[in-house]
Amino acid sequence: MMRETYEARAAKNSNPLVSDIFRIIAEKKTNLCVSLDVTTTTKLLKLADDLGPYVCIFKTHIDIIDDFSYKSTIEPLVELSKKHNFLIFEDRKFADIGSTVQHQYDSGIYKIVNWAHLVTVHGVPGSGILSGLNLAAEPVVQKIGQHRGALMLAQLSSKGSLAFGEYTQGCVQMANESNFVAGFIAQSREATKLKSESVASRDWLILTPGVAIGITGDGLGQQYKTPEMAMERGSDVIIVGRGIIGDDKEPIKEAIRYREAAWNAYLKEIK
Ligand code: UP6
Repeated sequence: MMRETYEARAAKNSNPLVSDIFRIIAEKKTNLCVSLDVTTTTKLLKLADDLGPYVCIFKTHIDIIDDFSYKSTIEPLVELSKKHNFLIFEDRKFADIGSTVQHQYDSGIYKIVNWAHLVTVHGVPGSGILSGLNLAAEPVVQKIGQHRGALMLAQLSSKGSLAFGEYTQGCVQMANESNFVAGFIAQSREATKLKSESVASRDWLILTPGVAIGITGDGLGQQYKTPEMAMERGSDVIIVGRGIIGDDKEPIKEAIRYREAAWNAYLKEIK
């Protein structure tokens, strides 16, 4: 598959958050997102500092941190994002009605909207979920001058997932009707093209989880493909967790290896 450079896409994209991401990818020459699935603040911050130079985005599951506090977990993470120029993506997988997700996004102990540039969203509840999140984001965008956006879960990497076919198409339709959507979590770009396309499709940002080298699954339904396979299917950014930060891994060495694999796969495909 031939593709345009990240620079060219940054210049043309009408969504400022997507442009920022493409620009960071091009500048740092990395289309790697590391999933920081750890349970302590110390581990989270050490990995963010050590791997910061090699990633464009860090993904978090902030609700698995045992010793979470806004001051000691989030504030240093935000400082590291400035130091290493990466964006933060909280993989919250919102899935409720608009009014509820609005509060889940801006309230509670996490106050996700204050610090996460990207969040994941299920299409199950219908388009109100995007309106609710957008309502929470507007005042923050105005106040701190940073962009916020959603990645819709168009497809999942796990075995037996119900997100395929018409469901995936429904997500893309919902995304088309909302300025809050930056792109998709998907296994292939092809799946995010509308079959009955009446309006020109946007240049969506595609992030692909379920990526690892030398292993096909985790015994709990996860299904892995290699960085090359993800890129060949039109992904923009690979998401890697245990392949890089797993117990038996040397995270810096692995981050360099995955970054190189995904970047070389991109270089092979550019026009
Ligand atoms: N994730 C998937 N598949 C999806 C969506 N999200 O694995 O379809 C997330 C998981 C986890 C990460 O929630 O945080 O990506 C994958 O981690 P791993 O590389 O260690 O399997």
